[in-house]
Amino acid sequence: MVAIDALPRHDWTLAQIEALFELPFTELVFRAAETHRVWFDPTEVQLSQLLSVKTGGCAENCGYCSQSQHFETGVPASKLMDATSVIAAAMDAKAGGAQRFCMGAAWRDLKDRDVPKVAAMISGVKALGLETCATLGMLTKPQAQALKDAGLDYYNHNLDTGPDYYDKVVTTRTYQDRLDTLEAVREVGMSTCCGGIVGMGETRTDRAGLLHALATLPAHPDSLPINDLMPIPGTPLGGSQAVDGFEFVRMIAVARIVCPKTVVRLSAGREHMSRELQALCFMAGANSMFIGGKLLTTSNPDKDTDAALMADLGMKPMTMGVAAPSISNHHRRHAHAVTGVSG
Ligand code: SAM
Ligand code: DTB
Ligand code: SF4
Repeated sequence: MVAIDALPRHDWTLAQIEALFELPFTELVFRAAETHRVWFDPTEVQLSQLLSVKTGGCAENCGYCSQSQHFETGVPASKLMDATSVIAAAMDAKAGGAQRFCMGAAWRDLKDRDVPKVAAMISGVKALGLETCATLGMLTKPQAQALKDAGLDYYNHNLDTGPDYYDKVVTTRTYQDRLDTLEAVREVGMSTCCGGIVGMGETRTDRAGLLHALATLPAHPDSLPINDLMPIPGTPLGGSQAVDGFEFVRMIAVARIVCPKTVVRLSAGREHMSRELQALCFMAGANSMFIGGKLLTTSNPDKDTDAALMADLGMKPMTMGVAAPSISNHHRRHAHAVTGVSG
């Protein structure tokens, strides 16, 4: 039996999620850590690596992004990489310990003419024995099917913030556009990676709104990235005030509680976080991160720094092939022991 509190639910109200944010910090983190242990081994962390396969020149006006053609950020537009170079980068990522390779393109939407090129990258990366992920903007259902057929395991498409704050961040698309692509991805049976960004001037209610949107989807995301804004000079959000570390941890903890079986990714922004703050995030239920010295256009902690962090925390790469986490007897017993509640 699984502790009732740790069962996935799709009927969260915004008020309930806001109430989680208001809990005393240590109480919130404890509850999140309990939930984490029901579904996962808390010493394991899933390791992904990013590559920007098509950089800059994007038609969208996302206020946080270095790659929008609407802002002067000094990131030049480049063409789609060829599959051979992408596969070579994936081999390096695998050698560096990555378990999943995520290919990102600065596109508003995928064009049919690019599908064969992207499919060649995906099948080549998959053949290396890596999990595959792509983030290419909006997709139609037939495109989602073509990517899945090529071997794509995950599609990343973030809702980014709460629905009420969305048009303060981007106006060239709607929240519903994002939801439609997520639906197409789900309908073809692909795993979803969907989360957002903290630090764009949003309120706690907006953060709760994002998690409410995610937790009330027909299926919770399989992977839920929480990015701490990497402020990009030249973008409308380039001068945003950094979010307090405890507030960031609260976001991770509430994500863990409302999407208990989801892999929660401590995503962009680790470079600016202390080791202790990152450890608190893992304590609060984060169990994935990007490795390699670079995200898409910004930097990430280098290999040695992360290897030392993992060693010092006694953490190890997540056991592969656990797309839908199963509960071990150890974890069941633990859930009983700590909560005394079963369902
Ligand atoms: N163009 C595609 C799209 O927007 O879906 C894929 C690439 S886009 C860069 C992927 C995600 O990266 C965004 O949804 C956003 O959550 C995150 N991101 C982009 N710029 C960021 C920044 N400066 N800081 C933190 N996260 C960022
Ligand atoms: C996600 O949520 N974060 C990643 C991945 N999905 C594609 C991207 C982070 C980008 C950070 C800014 C940059 O490097 O350009
Ligand atoms: Fe384009 Fe994606 Fe950047 Fe928005 S976040 S400007 S869609 S690359």
